[in-house]
Amino acid sequence: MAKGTRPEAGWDIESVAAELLACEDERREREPFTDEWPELDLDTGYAIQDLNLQKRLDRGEKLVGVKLGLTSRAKQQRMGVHFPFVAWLTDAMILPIGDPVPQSTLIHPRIEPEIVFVMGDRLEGPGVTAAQAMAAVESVWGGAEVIDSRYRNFRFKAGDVSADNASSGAFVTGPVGLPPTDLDLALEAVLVEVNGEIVDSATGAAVQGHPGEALALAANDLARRGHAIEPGWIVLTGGMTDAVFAPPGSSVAMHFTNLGSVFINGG
Ligand code: OOG
Ligand code: MG
Repeated sequence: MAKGTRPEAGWDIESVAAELLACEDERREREPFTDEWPELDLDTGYAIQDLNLQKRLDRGEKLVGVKLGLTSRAKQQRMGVHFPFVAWLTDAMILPIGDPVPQSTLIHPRIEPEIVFVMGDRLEGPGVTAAQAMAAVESVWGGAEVIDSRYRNFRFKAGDVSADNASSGAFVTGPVGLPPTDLDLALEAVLVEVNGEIVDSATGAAVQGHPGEALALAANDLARRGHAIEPGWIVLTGGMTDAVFAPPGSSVAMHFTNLGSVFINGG
């Protein structure tokens, strides 16, 4: 066993949860727990995620929705985890439009473009289809997520990253919200611009074929965990492209076809 903080006692759900929140609060990165605890799988990771959601709520944060992770091939390939998963969003993660990357609270932030839903109706799995999921959406937005893994160099396995609330950091919702029937989300494109240069692009089809598929997946996955997607919730459907680094002094923009542009500077 590698030298860890608790080599004799080993890790369990409580101690991993506490260590991850401490890393977040202290801006401290660490090696993935699966190095020492290979049995830490996706569902154990979810139990840790849920424990830390409760701690976030106990300290006054409000649950505002969910995020999907690794819904596109670009993200899955980069991160070496080949299936999507779900994590929690609280109001503490909301980054007002125009604000810089919160460098003082994050470890090694990276930014990725996402299609964002605001829910009109409750959506409860199992068995939710993409069409049913889209019918429950009130509005569609362009957005950007500022991810920040607590693991050194974003090195993790599925259990590590689900435990780490899917590298949640902050997220911005763009300037334009449209009814979902106003646009074809599979064809909605985004250009990723860093310091004035276009470095990547994708369309909504990169996200599970259609972001509505990702929403259905979230509802069905949450049903396994005893939750539904609630009216008013925000749903981040997952990075359409690989994330870009956002160090101090950088400027990042995500330009969507119909959903406007989101600008974030590195602070
Ligand atoms: C995991 C979080 C993934 C997304 O949109 O795919 C995520 C990571 O890349 O560190 O937020
Ligand atoms: Mg994301």
